[in-house]
Amino acid sequence: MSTDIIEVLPKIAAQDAVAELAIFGGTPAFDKKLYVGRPNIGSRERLLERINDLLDRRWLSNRGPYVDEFEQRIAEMAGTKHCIAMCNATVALEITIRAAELAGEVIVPSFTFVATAHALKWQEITPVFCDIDPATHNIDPDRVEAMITPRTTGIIGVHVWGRPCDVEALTTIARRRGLKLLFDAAHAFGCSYKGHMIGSFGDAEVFSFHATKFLNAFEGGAVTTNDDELAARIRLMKNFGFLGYDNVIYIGTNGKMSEVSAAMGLTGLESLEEFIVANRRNYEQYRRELADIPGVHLATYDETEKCNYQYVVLEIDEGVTQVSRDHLVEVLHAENVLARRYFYPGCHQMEPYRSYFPHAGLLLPETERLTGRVMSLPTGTAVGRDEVHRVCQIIRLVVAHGPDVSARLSMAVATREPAFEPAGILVEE
Ligand code: T4K
Repeated sequence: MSTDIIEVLPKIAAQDAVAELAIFGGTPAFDKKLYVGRPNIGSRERLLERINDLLDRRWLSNRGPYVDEFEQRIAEMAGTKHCIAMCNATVALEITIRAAELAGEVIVPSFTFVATAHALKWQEITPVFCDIDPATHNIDPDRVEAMITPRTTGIIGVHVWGRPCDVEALTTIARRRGLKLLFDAAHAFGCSYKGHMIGSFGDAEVFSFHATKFLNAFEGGAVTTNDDELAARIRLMKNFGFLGYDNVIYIGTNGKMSEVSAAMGLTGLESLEEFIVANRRNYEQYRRELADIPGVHLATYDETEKCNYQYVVLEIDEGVTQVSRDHLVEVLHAENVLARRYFYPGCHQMEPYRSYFPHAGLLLPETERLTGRVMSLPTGTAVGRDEVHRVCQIIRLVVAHGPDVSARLSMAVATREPAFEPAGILVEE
């Protein structure tokens, strides 16, 4: 065999492999869709037992025994005096913001799920978007101070991916400037900061127990705090403001967690170790298998802290991979790997914020950069070794042939060939 042929053969093989990607007409790597955010489910038997119990008791909502028990367990784990369980984290944030008497302007990151900003705007408070530290993806305390105006009443930090904010620096700023400090801890149940569990920082913290979260209650949320007065106000406000029968003392809403949600939450708590083991195994496998792919960077966790490893997050450096994050996500979707662009495009690029602050991006260079390169991969108890391996192989193949894949995809768009379904990024079913 001549040297020429030896050199050419692997190229032909590689081109074949690219041509066989599902986006170019090949068979998808997975028969069934592989999701980000597949719920972690604990023991069905224990859940069904609890559901039978609550049906027998005919106590379905309004602070039944399962909600009480769930609150106690969460408070114990967070190391706080109080936990108030809620129907979801968005309503929990709204109520906490109101109970803490935030008003005017509140400083938040734009790199978060839009619920953080909406919880403010829903009550006519202006979210002032602050840039992030690119190393942690969390609000950058060094930039917070510059965003404070006479109308600022608080700061909401978000522990993105369960990686804690710089709590110390934010606490110092909040104290010095007389601001309330809340944390959106939607991702951070089971995580710690400097050896203390998340939940106990700032004036209050808010967890999410949505189906996609590390611990789920179907839908659910909770506020944890050590502030007795704040806890009392939140507890009243989540129950229409009732102080006993017939006596309403605040404007309130319905933020109650149902018994069936608490039953799910309690059942999940019994399997937390199993969830962490699965998440950590997947995270470590992704880390190993993606480590040598140039331009693909995995967000890492601080092994000296407690982590839930719930998110496997990549940053794609297009200058190196020569294939964009969006093209990579399109390829993965075609293979039935429904990677997500969390958090794209950043709250400041979503309505109504985009219209209110059309130039916000000028103050958010790191957020803009990150939203263009970040993506989340499937993990959790529903995802196993073989699946992680195949996802990594697809990424490896795409990056190894970045320019070729990009050119083919760009051509498909330019010539309107139906090589892939662009809407596939957004529409999953
Ligand atoms: N703050 C932060 C920082 C947050 O990330 C969130 C929520 C909140 C506050 C508010 O918390 P909650 O009010 O929700 O308690 C999803 C979740 O709905 C949302 O809870 C989560 N963050 C956000 C990051 O992701 P979407 O609109 O992307 O959800 P969706 O329906 O596309 O589902 C995500 C993935 O999970 C899909 O790939 C499908 C899969 N999935 C989903 C559900 C519900 C399943 O496999 N099974 C399921 O039952 O927002």
